[in-house]
Amino acid sequence: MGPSAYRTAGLVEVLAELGHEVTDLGNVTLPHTEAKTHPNSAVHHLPEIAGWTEVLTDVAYRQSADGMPIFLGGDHALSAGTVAGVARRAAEQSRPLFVLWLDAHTDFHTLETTDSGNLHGVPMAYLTGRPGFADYFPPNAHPVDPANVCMIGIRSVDPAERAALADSPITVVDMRSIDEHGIAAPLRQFIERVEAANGLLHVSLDVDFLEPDIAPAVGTTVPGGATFREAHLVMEMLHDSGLVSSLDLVELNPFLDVRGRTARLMVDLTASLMGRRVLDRPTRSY
Ligand code: 6HN
Ligand code: MN
Ligand code: MN
Ligand code: MN
Repeated sequence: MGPSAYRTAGLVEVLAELGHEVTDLGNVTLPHTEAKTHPNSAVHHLPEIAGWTEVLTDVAYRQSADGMPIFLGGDHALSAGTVAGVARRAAEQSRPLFVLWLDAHTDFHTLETTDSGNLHGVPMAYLTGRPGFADYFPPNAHPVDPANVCMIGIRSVDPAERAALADSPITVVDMRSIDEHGIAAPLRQFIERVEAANGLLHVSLDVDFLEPDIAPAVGTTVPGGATFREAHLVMEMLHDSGLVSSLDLVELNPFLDVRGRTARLMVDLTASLMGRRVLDRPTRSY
């Protein structure tokens, strides 16, 4: 229901008003699944998620040929496919892919370590080539260099994820760090790295990045998230960078929404990323 809620909230119209040519390619369907089970009996919906990953990798690869694809979810498992697809595109262009993960969670479980068995908790592990996916997910032909991943908004990390992150070069900007240093400084640093490397930049925006008071429509709310202005600032800075090449909008559950306010906020954040601004002149930076 997520994509429908974004359409109802006017995503296409808002982007068109900003002067973009927008094509709604409709919903992706899942043609086939192969029966699969994992020794970790908590893991569920494995055939479906493996199937979606395969289909979405292909869709994302094709739709990143020109223009900027925006992938509407659906939960964060979707990114296992969309990021793999843009990674294939980046490899073909001999450019490094950078990923900005805006989330309360790191989604860094393997199929072995997940306790919930909810596969929206594993895409980052799959994408960065952590072990144990080969027999269950499509082969990951173009793993993302974990040094090129930046996670911002983090405030819920399971013990196994925490241990794996200790040995990983992923940049993790948790809420504590944002409280101390602000959200602009780490983002600016990451953007500068993408620019210096002539990289492609994929942004994955999980609804639970946001403070639940302003974005209740997600099943995994965690208090203490990004404020309205922090989130818009991230999007505005990303727009000014001119570097974003693809975007996921994930984890929206319209059944949990309050009069569509979360869907509308996600649309407005996308508008900020796509050029909506307060004034038609550069913001002065000090
Ligand atoms: N997300 N770490 C928890 C789990 O069940 O593995 C939460 C995952 C949340 C997933 O943010 O898309
Ligand atoms: Mn989910
Ligand atoms: Mn997530
Ligand atoms: Mn999350």
